Amino acid sequence: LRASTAREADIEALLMSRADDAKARAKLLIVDEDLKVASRLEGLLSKDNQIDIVTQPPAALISVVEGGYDCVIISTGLSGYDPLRLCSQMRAIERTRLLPIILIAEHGETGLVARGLDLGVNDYLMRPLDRNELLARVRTQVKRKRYNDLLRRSLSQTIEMAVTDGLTGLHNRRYLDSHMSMLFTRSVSRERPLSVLMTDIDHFKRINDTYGHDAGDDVLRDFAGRLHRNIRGIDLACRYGGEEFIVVLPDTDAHMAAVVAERIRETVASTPFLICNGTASVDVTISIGLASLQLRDDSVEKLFKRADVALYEAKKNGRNRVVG
Ligand code: GH3
Ligand code: MG
Ligand code: MG
Ligand code: MG
Repeated sequence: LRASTAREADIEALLMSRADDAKARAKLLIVDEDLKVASRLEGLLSKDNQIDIVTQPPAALISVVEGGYDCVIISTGLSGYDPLRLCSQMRAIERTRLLPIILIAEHGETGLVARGLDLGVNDYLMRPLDRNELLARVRTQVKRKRYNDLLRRSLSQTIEMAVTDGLTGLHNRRYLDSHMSMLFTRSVSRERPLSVLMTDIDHFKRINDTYGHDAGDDVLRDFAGRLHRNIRGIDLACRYGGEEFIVVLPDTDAHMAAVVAERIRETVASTPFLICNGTASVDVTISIGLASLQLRDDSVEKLFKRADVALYEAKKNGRNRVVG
């Protein structure tokens, strides 16, 4: 636990410094009905930032969503339009949910500011504006946004790596194990079919022994690609172990699954695999054990067990075939 906390601190420090030396000018949007007032604000900010102005508050939402801004600065003095409406709209839309908002209020508008903060406004200033304070508050929000963006990107990369097989790019066993019970339960409760293909490369050891381990890796990568190209987006392909792959086919009965399995088998058997940087090629075949959800199945394990038995049959009966 201590090691992982230390690692998090490292990542945080790295992100902080990267967010900090993001020297790129910040892109700001000023929302103010009065072009003269907006231009004066622009004058205060334009040295460090790239600035757009919108004077039609209803149109601002579109600019905000499309514009790729680092911070939005909204004036409260909008006649006939509640500036906080734009704030709550921005908070309701996924793409602008975390975009910093700074409210520029008139002197004494404390009630409005308080409501704004409730709605998710990040910071505010009251007129008359102090240039240094304005710049500092904008800079703080931009820095915070960049830091959050980096953190989120690095987090999703970490998660992605944890559920991806490094060699083939397919999902790994951990991902399958964590998703399979959900897919299983959903199919059972909706009374929808579900099929699994347990796939194993035939005599894979010979490929390694004859051409070397790197050639074996080439075959695994190529096979993963062929597998991926022959299934739908909602199907789940995963490298389960060394040269064993599992494909989960939601909403697919045994008949359809057999068609898919046969197509995959054929795709492998019909075209030799290039190895050693394309200087050689090798014939590869696979065996597939197929199992489909049955009424009496009460666990994922039973379903997998049947696929495993079918795969064993396919091997025993001569390989390069689908059984199930
Ligand atoms: P069968 O037709 O019965 O499946 O025979 P096989 O040779 O494919 O089966 P076996 O399970 O005996 O051999 C699998 C081999 O896969 C053994 C192992 O060294 C190799 N292997 C496992 N993971 C990797 C990998 O990541 N890269 C390479 N190149 N080989 C691997
Ligand atoms: Mg084996
Ligand atoms: Mg094998
Ligand atoms: Mg095997």
